[in-house]
Amino acid sequence: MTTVRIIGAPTDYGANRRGVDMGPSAIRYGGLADQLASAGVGVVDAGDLAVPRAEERDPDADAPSAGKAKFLRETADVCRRLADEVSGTLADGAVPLALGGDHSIAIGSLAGSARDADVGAVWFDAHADLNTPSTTPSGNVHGMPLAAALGLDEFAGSEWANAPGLSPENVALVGLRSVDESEVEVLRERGFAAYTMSDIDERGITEVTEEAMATAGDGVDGVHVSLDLDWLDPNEAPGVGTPVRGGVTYREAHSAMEIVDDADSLQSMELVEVNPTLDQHNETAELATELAASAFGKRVLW
Ligand code: EXY
Ligand code: MN
Ligand code: MN
Ligand code: MN
Repeated sequence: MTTVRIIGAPTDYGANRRGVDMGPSAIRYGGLADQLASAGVGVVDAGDLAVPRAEERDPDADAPSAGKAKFLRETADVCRRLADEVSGTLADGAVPLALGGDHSIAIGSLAGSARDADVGAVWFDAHADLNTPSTTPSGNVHGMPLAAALGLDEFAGSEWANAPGLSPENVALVGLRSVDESEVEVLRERGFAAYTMSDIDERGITEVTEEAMATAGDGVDGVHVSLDLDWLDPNEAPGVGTPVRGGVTYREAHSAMEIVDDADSLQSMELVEVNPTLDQHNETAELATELAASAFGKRVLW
């Protein structure tokens, strides 16, 4: 039986909306363990990483070396520890499920997942998260994790940020609808498999997700799935800091996660950007738990 190990990373260093640090708590309260159990996997909860409060830290402590990136030193500290947890979980034969926190924690999960393995990544997100300290329009590191893991610009050779076994040709982004000019350039130059909402409209979520999982999983040991809840339409998932209209529906999201399970290559996963202070009755957190269950094999009949 597959065992899923839950690792909380309650950060908000990477976002400009406070409250996303309560995500792990809300997701657990939303029934994560029960949902996963109903998917037929074993569940172990490793608790939360200790994360100092942002108010006690200086966002610009690393300037100018951090460029415009805020709280880069703090982000690095959390990501190093998360990477160790993720890599240790895989060494124990379990599947790590990291709970954010803002999306900057993906730097740690990817670094851990790709420490001793060749991995691909599927990024379910409204955003491309391909900014760097020099291109960022906001300074928020949650807009940079994919660039960090791939070692772009200032992240080149960064010991804590780069995911050694992550191959660019095995990266797929699904659900894009808010992409900065600088990110468009990166997507064009590097040729990542990138699916916008228009692609989903035209081809359907099934075909797009199957292709994304196949691309990410081609010739590697496993796939990391990064699920940013702002991937969904804000009507379905209001509790996120950077909502963008025109996202996937409830049913499309489940369908995609079922295809993640069908691909049989899921090595590690994260649920990020749930902000309980912006949510309605914890529904975004509950949705996150349901989607995780679908990704780990829950079906109505089996
Ligand atoms: N692209 C914008 C930025 O870099 O500031 C917005 C990024 C939002 C990132 C969200 C969580 O996925
Ligand atoms: Mn994101
Ligand atoms: Mn996003
Ligand atoms: Mn399965």
